[in-house]
Amino acid sequence: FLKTVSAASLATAGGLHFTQAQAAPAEFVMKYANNLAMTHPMNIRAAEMAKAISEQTKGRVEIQVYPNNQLGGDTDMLAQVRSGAIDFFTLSSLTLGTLVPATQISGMGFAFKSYDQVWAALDGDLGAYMRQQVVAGSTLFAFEKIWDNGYRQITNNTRPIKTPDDLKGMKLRVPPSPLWTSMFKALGVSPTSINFAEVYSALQTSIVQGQENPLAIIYTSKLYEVQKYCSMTNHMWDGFWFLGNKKSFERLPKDLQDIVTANVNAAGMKQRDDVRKLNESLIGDLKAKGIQVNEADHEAFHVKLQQARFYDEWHKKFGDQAWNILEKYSGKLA
Ligand code: X2X
Repeated sequence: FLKTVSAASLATAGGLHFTQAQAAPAEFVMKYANNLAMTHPMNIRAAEMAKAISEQTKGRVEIQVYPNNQLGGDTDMLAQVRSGAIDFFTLSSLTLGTLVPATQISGMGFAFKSYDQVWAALDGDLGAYMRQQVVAGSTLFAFEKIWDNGYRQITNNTRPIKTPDDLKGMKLRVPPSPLWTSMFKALGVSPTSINFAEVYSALQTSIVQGQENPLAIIYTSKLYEVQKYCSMTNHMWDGFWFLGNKKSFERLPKDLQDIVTANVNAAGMKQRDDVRKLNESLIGDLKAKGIQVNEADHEAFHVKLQQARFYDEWHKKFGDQAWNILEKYSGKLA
């Protein structure tokens, strides 16, 4: 029995009693699935968003939120949203790269120096380019405002990571994505691709020694329980495209589509704010949970990627057009 956080399912969660006071079933019931904990801002804002959509459509559209990999890991959920078995799904632009390779470009190592650069790029030409690639290359579309995941940090249970040398021989998990694997190979490790759904147990059973994620995820998914060190590498920024299945969205009349679109984008803007603040404030909380936090030499990592010709390789793969759009925001990377 799957628990969702939609208002309607809460109303029926206590049993099968239907009373006159209960609202009629919605005309359009839509499923939104994701890989994060209920307590992550993504799910808090999604629950609010579902409520607002129900109210503004006068109960005609019900969005059911399935958090925490309840419907499967990312690879599985991606297959489900492609087929229309689920209607909406938030996925890292790098993992989306397993389907539409061009969307990996925003996860380029050390590309964005600040959130000002991130949002200028993603709300500007780079985001538009990526969304266009999604529409052209799949059964999916992406809503305009990408949701935040954040700058990623490395955790492990062996030693603090200060320079790329400290990574030597370490077994690290990365999400499924050619760019992620390539980047950590360039940094000197042989990474293992594992869906987020299996990361906690992979760390617990020492299938891998470490992983990398923003602090908000390390905290809300309790990875501190199975990790000793957290190294502030800021090695890439990551965001979640709010994806929809084109056909299933087109079943909605235009006025309802507009209400859903406005609310998804508005929730995304609030989620961005929450996530940035959380990622900035969590170091103390993680230390209190017993994890040792250290700073890392960002420049040493960037130089290591340059020396491994990582940027040259991906410039070639993405092509001049996409690369020039990226560097318009990030400055020269190689
Ligand atoms: O899989 C991860 O590490 C996560 C949760 O950050 C993503 O969705 C990319």
